[in-house]
Amino acid sequence: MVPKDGTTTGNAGELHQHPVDGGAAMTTAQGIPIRDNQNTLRAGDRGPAMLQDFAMREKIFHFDHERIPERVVHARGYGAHGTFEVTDALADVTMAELFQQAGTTVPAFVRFSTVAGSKGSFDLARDVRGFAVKLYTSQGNWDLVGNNIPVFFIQDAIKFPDLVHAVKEEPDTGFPQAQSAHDNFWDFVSFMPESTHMTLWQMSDRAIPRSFRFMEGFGVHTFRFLTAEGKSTFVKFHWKPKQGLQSVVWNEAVKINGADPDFHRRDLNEAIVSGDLPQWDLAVQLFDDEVADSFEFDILDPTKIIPEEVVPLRVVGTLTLDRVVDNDFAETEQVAFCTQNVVPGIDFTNDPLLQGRNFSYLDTQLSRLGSTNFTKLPINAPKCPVAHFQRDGHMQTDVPKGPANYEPNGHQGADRGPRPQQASFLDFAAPVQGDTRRIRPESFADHYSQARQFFISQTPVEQLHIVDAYTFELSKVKNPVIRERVVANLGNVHEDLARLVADGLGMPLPDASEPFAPVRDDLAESPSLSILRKGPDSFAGRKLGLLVTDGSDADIVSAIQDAAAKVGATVKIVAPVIGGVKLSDGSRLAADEMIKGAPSVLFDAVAILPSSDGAAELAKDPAAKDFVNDAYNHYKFIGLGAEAMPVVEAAGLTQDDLDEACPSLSAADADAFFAALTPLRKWDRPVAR
Ligand code: HDD
Repeated sequence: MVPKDGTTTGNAGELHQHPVDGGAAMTTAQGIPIRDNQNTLRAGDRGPAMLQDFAMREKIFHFDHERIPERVVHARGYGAHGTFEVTDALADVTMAELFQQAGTTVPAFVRFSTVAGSKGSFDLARDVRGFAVKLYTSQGNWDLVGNNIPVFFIQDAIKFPDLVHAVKEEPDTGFPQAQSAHDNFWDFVSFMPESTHMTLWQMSDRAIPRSFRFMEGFGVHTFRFLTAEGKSTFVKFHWKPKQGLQSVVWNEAVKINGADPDFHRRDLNEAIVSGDLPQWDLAVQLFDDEVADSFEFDILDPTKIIPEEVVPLRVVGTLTLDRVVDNDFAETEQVAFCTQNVVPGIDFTNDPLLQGRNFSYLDTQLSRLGSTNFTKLPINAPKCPVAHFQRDGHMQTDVPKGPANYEPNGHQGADRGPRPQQASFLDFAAPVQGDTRRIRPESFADHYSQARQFFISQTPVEQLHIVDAYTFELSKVKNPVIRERVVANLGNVHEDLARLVADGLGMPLPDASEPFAPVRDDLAESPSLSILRKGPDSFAGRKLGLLVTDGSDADIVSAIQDAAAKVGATVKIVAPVIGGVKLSDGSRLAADEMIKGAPSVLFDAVAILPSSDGAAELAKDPAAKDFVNDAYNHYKFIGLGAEAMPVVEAAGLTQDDLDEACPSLSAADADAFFAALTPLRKWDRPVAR
């Protein structure tokens, strides 16, 4: 209501606002201070909204356009900032400034992801994990856009759209979300024997990691290092987690996705915020043409590895993730990784997958970020000087000065602008010959030998998990012909694998398919391919779920908390109610979770420490019974307090089931208990698969 003299008397709506004091003055995007963010300008108290309310229109206009297209693959991801430090200079093989001196540090940004699921999908899908690293070097951004699996499904980028169409939701039904367990994926794979090696990795526990912190990363392709003189050395990049490797079991993954769909992102966030900073060593495999020619496979073929036992890893640096993002959209969603981003001293090889990627990543940014000026976004901007004559375009934020926007030019002084310099990016002078042809070279024809090598390099437990994963995935395939084609391909990998999967599916074992090249059965086992052989050397960085009730023994609880702090583990208190419990000494213990919201799948090990009254109550609670049962069936260590037996029995377990992996707990045992948790699982527990 505006009186005749033009002064405002306030809005009627203000009467219905809760006053909230403090904070900066709120404005529109044009900087105009506003006095009401709750009520649209109306004509009359109950009248229509007025078009002239620019603040309302601007607010809704902006909201309507908040979303950008999610990534066509790797849509679900989580990022963090970090620092990369060179620990061993590589000046002998590369001119990259970054690698000239041990001790050099550069800022880093890392985004981990799943591949198939949409942005809002769950974290523990069985899937490949993206491991994309941006290093902001003094010579520009180097993006190493890798995965947690060192090989890829296809040998040529031209097949990528087909692969991705096949694995994503089926186009007619729009499901399944975030999983490869459906007809289209296995149909495609069954016709692409080159995918077999990667599906072995994908069906292994590598595809259900416990945490981003406990995964390896791989650059996959063979790259080149180059000296200033143009001398080339082949290089493969590996990220090795200092935390050790760890995965979950499939039944656990399925339940985690329901209990905490954000399991992986929460884990990374909590670790960094609590100061338990995850670290990876960067290791390189370096080799020359002669070594490359000695391999039975082609180093340009991204479906092959070079076993670490054949070309050893040289650790050259350490990546530490030390800062969570301030804003998920501005940083993690807008970060634009491009495989083409390499710095002087690093160059590509003719790997046909890499060559195609070098087109795709730049191209996709235009679709996602909407402008060729995406490099100006803070997360993408290099942290070194940038000087070129690229001009204008949508959302240009630079204001270039002077007359020159072309080169060469005859302008003088500051007006002249930048010039290319000799000591800059060097392209490898590759001798090229041959006819232009669409062919797949003979050197790319062996699709099974390394798949077999991967399988025989696993521990028996891991082999069974691979069998179970193929069996599960193919059980979701409706067309039996597809199952048969896949199992026929597996026949070339390993007789046991094909037979066990066929048995699991209840189908006759088909003859092995005709391989394009003879399958080698003489490749040596490569122990470094197993996860279980690379487990942690303590319970550090892991989480214990401590189930307590009113009356739980205060001494044991504090002994466990102290022992956990000593090894660098976290204890989460799980109680019947979130309000916490009153311990035996009368003190209050705050709860992190209530039992109905914290199934044991969220923890690496559990301890059950009820009072005797508390145990009687828990024994009636389905959530408590599941807590014990799942921990047991997932091979986890279960610490038992003196009064815990009724809960364990209610879960259907007997004293006989409680092996040494379920030690009884007293305050004096706490340190020994954590030492006993180091292997993480009790794999020889007699649990039916
Ligand atoms: Fe890719 C994203 C990893 C093959 C095309 N890819 C993307 C991401 C990772 C990888 C980690 C997510 C980056 C982020 O967090 O933003 N991709 C790989 C690896 C491959 C691979 C390790 C094989 C060795 N990719 C590949 C091929 C093509 C693409 C062959 C196309 C020909 N990838 C893309 C893409 C994405 C992408 C469409 C989606 C979003 C983006 O790039 O920025 O361009």
